[in-house]
Amino acid sequence: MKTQKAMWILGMTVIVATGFVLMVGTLRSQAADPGDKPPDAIEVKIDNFSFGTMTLKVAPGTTVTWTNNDDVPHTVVSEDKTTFRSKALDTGEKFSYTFTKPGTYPYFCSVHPKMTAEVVVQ
Ligand SMILES: [Cu+2]
Repeated sequence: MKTQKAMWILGMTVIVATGFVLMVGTLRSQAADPGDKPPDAIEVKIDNFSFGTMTLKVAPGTTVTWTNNDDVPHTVVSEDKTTFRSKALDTGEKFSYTFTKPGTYPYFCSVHPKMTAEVVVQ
């Protein structure tokens, strides 16, 4: 019975192909899904004379990028004025700092010292 054999081969091919597609799909979704791992780059927007996130919690190794969306200059300066200190950021300008050590990092805008926020690295 040639037809039966052909059907059997076709059937096996479909099963093997389906298995392969499922396997590739699983690998793909694993690669695309970061799980519980936090992203290693985070943005904070400066709007309306305030920092977008008052208390930002990040994992060690995270790079935080501040973007000034106001039409007046702002700065991003750590409370101790040495850990990080941006120049005056004009509209649309960015400043980045990578937090490597766990701790609490309060910061402010040196142009408007009432603008404060903090980054908690843990
Ligand atoms: Cu400011």
